[in-house]
Amino acid sequence: SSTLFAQKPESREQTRDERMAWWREAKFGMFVHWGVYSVTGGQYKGKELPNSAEWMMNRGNIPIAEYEKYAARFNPVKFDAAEFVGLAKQAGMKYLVITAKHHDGFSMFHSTASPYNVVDATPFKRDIMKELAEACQEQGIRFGFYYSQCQDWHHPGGMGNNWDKTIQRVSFDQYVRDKAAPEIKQLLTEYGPISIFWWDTPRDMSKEAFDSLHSSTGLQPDVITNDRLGKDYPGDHKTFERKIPPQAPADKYWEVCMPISGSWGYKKIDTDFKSPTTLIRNLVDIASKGGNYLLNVSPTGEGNLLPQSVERLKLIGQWMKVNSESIYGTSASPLPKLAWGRCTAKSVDGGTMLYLHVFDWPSDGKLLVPAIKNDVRQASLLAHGTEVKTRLTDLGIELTLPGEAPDPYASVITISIDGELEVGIH
Ligand code: H79
Repeated sequence: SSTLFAQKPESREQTRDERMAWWREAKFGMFVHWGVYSVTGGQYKGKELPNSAEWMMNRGNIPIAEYEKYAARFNPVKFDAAEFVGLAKQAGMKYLVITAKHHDGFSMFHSTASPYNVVDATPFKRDIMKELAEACQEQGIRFGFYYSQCQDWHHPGGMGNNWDKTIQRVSFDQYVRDKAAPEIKQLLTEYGPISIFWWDTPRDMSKEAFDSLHSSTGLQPDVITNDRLGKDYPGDHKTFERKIPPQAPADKYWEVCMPISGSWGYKKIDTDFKSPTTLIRNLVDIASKGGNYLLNVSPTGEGNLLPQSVERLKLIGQWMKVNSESIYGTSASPLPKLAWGRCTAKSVDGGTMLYLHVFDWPSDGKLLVPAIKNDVRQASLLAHGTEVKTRLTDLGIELTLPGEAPDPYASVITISIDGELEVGIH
C-alpha cells in the first residue's frame, strides 16, 4: 500500500517481538468503558435508548451543549482505583486498557488541551487516569489507554457528529493539532509507563493527521498499538471485536475484545451478562487459537461495577488460581479441532506440554486426543496432580479419566511429551 500507512521505522520493527513478549505471555486483560455517558446507563430523558450506552450522544442526536451537562452529573464517589485494579488482578488479568477519551470527546484525565475533562468539568475533579495508572503500577498490572482518534463528537473538527448543526465546523487536521495530538502526547508523557495505546476506530484522514497521530506513540518506545489508527495501518496486533474467529487467524498477534455483558458502557437495563462458563471457555478458546482476551467491564456513574460483573470476575479468578498455567505463556493448539474441548501448548525443556481443556467430560471415561503419534511421558489432572492413564492407539492417545469432571467450567489435563511433537494422520 501507499507510504501514507508505512510500517514503523526499521529500528522499532526489529524489536516488535521483544515489545510483544509480555503481551503474548499475559493472554488476559481488562477493558474498561467509562465516561459521562455512564451517568444514565443508556437512558436518555428517562427512557431506554436502543444501542445506547457509550453511543448515547449519537443515538439520541444530543446537541453538544446539552450533552455537556452530563459532565456536571458525573461524580463517581464509589470509585477506588486500588480496589478496581485489585479486582482485575484477582481475576487473573495482567493488563488494563481504559477509555481515556471515547467518541463523545470527553477526556477522562486532566487534559491540558480541552477543558471538557474529568477534572475541570465535573464535581468529581479527580484525574481518574492518573489514579488508575498509579494503582496499576503499584500492583504490577500493565496499563494502557483507549483513545478515539477519529470520532470526536464534541470538537468542531472531530468526525462523526452530523446532527449538531449549530457548530461552526473546522478541519479534522485542526482537531488533531488542537486536541488529539496534544492529548496523546500528554497521555504518553505524564502518566508513567504506558504499555498499550488502543486506537478506535479507523477512518480516512490526511497524511499530516496520520503522521502526527502515528508519530506520537513513539513517545513511549515500548508501547504496543492495535490496528485501528488508520485504514491500512497494521499496528502491532489485530483486534477482533465481540466475535471469536472460528479458526486460528494467520496474524502473529491478535486479540478479541468483548463486553462481559451486552454493551461496552454501563447500561442500566442489561440482561445480557455472559455466563461464567461462557467467559472462561472464551478465554480458553481464544488461547487455544493463539490470541489474547480483552474482557470489558462497565463502571456505573457512581464508580462501581455491578455485582454481576464482580461475581463473574471472581469466578474467573478462582478458575485461574487453579488453572492459569494452562493459559499464561501458552501458544495455539497444534492439534486438529477437538470435539470435547480445546488445547493449549507450551514448549518445555526437551519437549512439549499440552493442556487439554475438557468442556464435555466423556461419560465412559475415554477421551481421545487425536492425531498424536508420540508416547506420553506423563498425563495428569492439573487441579490435583492425579495421574491419568494413557494408551497410544492408531487414532492418537486415549486417556482413561475419572467418572466426574473435576471442574464445571473447563477441566484441565496436562500431557507431557518428550522430544518433538508429531501430529498427523496415521
Ligand atoms: O468502544 C466500543 C464501541 O463503542 C466502539 N468500539 C468498541 C471497542 C465502536 N465504534 N464503532 N463501532 C464500535 C461499530 C459501530 C457500530 C454501530 Fe451502532 C452500529 C454504530 C451505529 C450502528 C452500535 C449500535 C453502536 C451504536 C449502535
